[in-house]
Amino acid sequence: GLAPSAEPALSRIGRPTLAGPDAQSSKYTRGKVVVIGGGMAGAAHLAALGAQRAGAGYVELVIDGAETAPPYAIVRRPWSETVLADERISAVVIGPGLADDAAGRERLEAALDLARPLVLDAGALGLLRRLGLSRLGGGGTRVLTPHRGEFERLFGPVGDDPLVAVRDAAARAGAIVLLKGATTIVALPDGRAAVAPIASPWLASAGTGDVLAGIIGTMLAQIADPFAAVQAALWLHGRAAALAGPALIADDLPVHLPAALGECL
Ligand code: NPW
Ligand code: AMP
Ligand code: MG
Repeated sequence: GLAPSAEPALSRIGRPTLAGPDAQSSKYTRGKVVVIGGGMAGAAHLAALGAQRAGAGYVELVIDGAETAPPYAIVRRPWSETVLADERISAVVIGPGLADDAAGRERLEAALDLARPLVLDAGALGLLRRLGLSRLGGGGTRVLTPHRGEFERLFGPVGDDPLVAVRDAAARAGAIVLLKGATTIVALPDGRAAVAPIASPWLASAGTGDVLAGIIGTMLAQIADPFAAVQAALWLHGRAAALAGPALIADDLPVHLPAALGECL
């Protein structure tokens, strides 16, 4: 007869169904997402725009030099401990443009102490390597979003079966791990995994990963199931890229996200 497979499910990510705001919504119920960066403010800005255009009601951008110039709809602050004191925070994204230094470490440690969904990208992944994977425990949902280089520094070689490598990494980290690339794979500690649809190769462009981190933050803020949230974010990112077309730059993705989102409502 047919033996049940021991392998946990692997799904291909399809278009999600999402709930938009309603008459009872406020900017806070739509999700307050805090993006924590550092001195390379462009990267954190891209993440904040991704979070906004994925539908968050309130996005706060924490960068060095926060006092300079537009965009106006993003609340900008320099780092201080009080940034994370707001009860209304629904998710935090940390790492885009964050330096691997003492200031970065202080921000990451504070974010890891917060019992809220947390996305770790870019600089936060380098810092995490030094803190140790065990530091991820105890809080809320944690989502790691390395590209191959960041993954290998944190977990070792991907080897010839990326799915095995990502599942193993998620189990070791006790976190959701998303390996970005031409084929992006996401895995949970329990072995469930999903593969993104083939994405536009034009995504191979600086800053597109930063936008993805922001979108994931918003989906985690709005969707209770973190696996569903991450998959929705990957679909939106890929769809926005398809809508943006050839020679896209990262700034184009937030512009096309509303149309991508509109296909999911
Ligand atoms: P190598 O060459 O292999 O030794 P990035 P980044 C490796 C911010 N940004 N497969 C490669 O090392 C980000 O948020 C700012 C294998 C590479 O040198 C970060 O905070 C922007 N290896 C910061 O800049 C827009 C790979 O990893 C090393 C690999 C650094 O990000 C752009 C470092 O990693 C950017 O997002 C792969 N696929 N990819 C802004 N507007 O301000 C990379 N490596 O990711 O190359 O360094 O993108 O500069
Ligand atoms: P990052 O390296 O952090 O800037 O993230 C790059 C983003 O672009 C990720 O979402 C990758 O999955 C995506 N990406 C990079 N290269 C390709 C490619 N060749 N085809 C499709 N997507 C890609
Ligand atoms: Mg990146």
